[in-house]
Amino acid sequence: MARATHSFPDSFLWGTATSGYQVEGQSTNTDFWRWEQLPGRIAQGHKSGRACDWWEGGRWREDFDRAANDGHSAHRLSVEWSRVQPAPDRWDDAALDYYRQMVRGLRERGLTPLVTLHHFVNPLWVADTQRNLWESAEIVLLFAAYVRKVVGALGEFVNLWATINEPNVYMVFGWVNGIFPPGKKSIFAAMRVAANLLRAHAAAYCVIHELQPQALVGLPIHFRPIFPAHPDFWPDRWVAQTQFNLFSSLFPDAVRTGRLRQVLRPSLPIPEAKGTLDYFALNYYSADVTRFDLTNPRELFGRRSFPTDAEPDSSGLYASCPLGFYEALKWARGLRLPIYVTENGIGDETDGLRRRYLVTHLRQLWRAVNFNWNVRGYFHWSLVDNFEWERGWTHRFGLYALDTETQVRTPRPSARLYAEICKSRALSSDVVAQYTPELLETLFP
Ligand code: IFM
Repeated sequence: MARATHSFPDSFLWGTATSGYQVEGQSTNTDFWRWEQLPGRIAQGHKSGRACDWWEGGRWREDFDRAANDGHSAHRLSVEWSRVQPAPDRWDDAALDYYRQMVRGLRERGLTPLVTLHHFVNPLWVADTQRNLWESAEIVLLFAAYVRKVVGALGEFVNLWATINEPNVYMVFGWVNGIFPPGKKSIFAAMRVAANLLRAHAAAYCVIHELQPQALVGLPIHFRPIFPAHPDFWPDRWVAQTQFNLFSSLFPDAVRTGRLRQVLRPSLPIPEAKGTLDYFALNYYSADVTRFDLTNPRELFGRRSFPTDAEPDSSGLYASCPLGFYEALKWARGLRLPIYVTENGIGDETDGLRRRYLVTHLRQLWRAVNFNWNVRGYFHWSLVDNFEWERGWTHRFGLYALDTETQVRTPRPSARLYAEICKSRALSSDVVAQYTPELLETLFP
């Protein structure tokens, strides 16, 4: 077979994504650390512990070396609010300086940093009052002050920012199904939190642009296309649209219109949020099929499952559904903003599924780029296995396997596969033949 190549533009960013809590270790002054200590919260009682030892052991250096050697050109990381502002009246300049070293370290290795300012975790003082401060509008100015500090300190090296990671997941996990702290199950509290997340994002957007007019600011959305199980049956169509509107498109629509959709209430005007996105930050993992089910009010009377042709991971957290990725990109394109894929990946200890996941998803990404859609970068989740929240260490998302005892990293075949793609800025039939020969005919007919 003749060699065929799907090329990407030279300026396209190739990288991986991480978050502070999941890789740094010993994030003791946080609500999630306290949550981890409660029985039954984390699978098998796992603890984040030293995680990937980025903070105390400084192993971000060796991991950035890995990324650079593998030909990556970017990396997404997050700053932990609890380290920068351990108490309401105290800023930790040494912590800020350490983050500055990290982003400088990325630049020195030729990697473009994308920095997230909030990734699911709060300092204890934000979560430790009578009610979590995300339920109160007070959070907006507090978050803006923190953002000002971080952007002031890191701005010399960073101009790609993400304000709040997956506000849709954070709101649902923290306030609807209670999987994350504060562990509440109240749809009305969740709606208050959604409004405050949006206001805080808008305030952060203004602060960043005041300090850095040329910055690009995004709000990463965990985006799940939701298809009706029976497209001819209107209740299935209705429930699919409702779930989509209240999860995947809730925040992007609010930024577009300045109004936040509510459950059982008219939409809430938040005019300051209108237009506060410079790019769409797409986190895509899986798609869903949903059917109307009166017995499931918590999921808005729908019951979701994976599409029948999707390939689930070993525990059913996500499933490989590359066409869903294409649908997500197509939807995002409608926003008429540049797109960065800020997360995409699968937990797979043995790496068989991950290799297929990578090439089939990158093939869909290439289709989008080839149609001249404005997609500017791809950040694979993740570089090294890290602490997967309520799933603890049971879910391994890394291109590199991590031994948490010894901190030894071992490349999975996908690390080499991704390195070849990053270095050549292309997905070629040779690479597919080498790493996923079973897909060669399908991807390069
Ligand atoms: O690990 C998470 C990340 O923190 C947010 N997006 C999804 C990832 C995988 O579940």
